[in-house]
Amino acid sequence: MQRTSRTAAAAAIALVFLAGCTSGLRRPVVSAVATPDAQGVQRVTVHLHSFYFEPNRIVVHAGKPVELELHNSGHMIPHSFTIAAPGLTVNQGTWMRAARVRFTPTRPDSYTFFCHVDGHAKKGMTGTLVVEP
Ligand SMILES: [Cu+2]
Repeated sequence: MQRTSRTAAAAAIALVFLAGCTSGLRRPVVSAVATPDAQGVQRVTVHLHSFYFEPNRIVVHAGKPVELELHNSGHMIPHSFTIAAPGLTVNQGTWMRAARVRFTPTRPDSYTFFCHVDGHAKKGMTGTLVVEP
């Protein structure tokens, strides 16, 4: 009897967590084109959901600093914004709050960004950074 109610409670908790998580595998492309501010910094705000980025396509120009303001919208779930490509490495984690990361891409190309936490990238937590000349 007690075992059954414990199982039911565990199932209910699992449902609550699952309800807050959305697969990012079939999400539409949401694009953000950075415009440099007065200091020439290309600022973009990125929301890290479970399990997708919004926007999931970021367009910037090479040779100017990019500053991303990362907001973790996942409840109790850590996320990261990671790029691991030759010539461009970015890795910034967030846990329950916002974080800022700054980098300057030098080579025009398309770079995949992803969340390196657990299997989040496989659940669709990926995006594309387009670096234009
Ligand atoms: Cu994640």
